[in-house]
Amino acid sequence: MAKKIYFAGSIRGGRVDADLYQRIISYIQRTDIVLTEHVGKSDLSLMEQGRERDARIYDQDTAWLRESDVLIGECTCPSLGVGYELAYAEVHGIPCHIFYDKTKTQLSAMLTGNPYFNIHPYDKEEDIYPLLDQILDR
Ligand code: 6IA
Repeated sequence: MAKKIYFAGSIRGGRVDADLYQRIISYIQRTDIVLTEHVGKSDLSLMEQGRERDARIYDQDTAWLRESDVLIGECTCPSLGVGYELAYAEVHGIPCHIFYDKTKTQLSAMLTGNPYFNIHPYDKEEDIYPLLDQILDR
């Protein structure tokens, strides 16, 4: 059965890796469901649009997190929202896989220091896809 994947990637934290997010999302979608496919879209509005609208985003995203089978996060570009989502997923017992390009960044010790998280530092993008195959039981 197709798994429900919560893909987490930076939005207001910076969109430098948006194209990479889109490629990862498309790869997952070959067999599984990505609840958060908007994270890879290049035309996202980053502007704050008031607390009410952000409250709807928060309610929707946390509902998706609770129903997801796995969280897959690309964490090369630091994002407060992604950090929050990881902690939220941990509290709800959702398995979490964190990818980051180790040639570009060092991950927060609050993630690498927590044995709950499955951490996948990579050198080049091609390394990500075989690991995704394993995570998705392909
Ligand atoms: O702090 P950040 O904005 O970088 O947080 C990014 C994370 O929070 C992502 O993994 C998303 O799941 C979530 N997130 C942040 N902003 C939004 C959002 N904004 N919509 C959905 N999830 C979000 C509005 C864009 C919308 C018009 C498509």
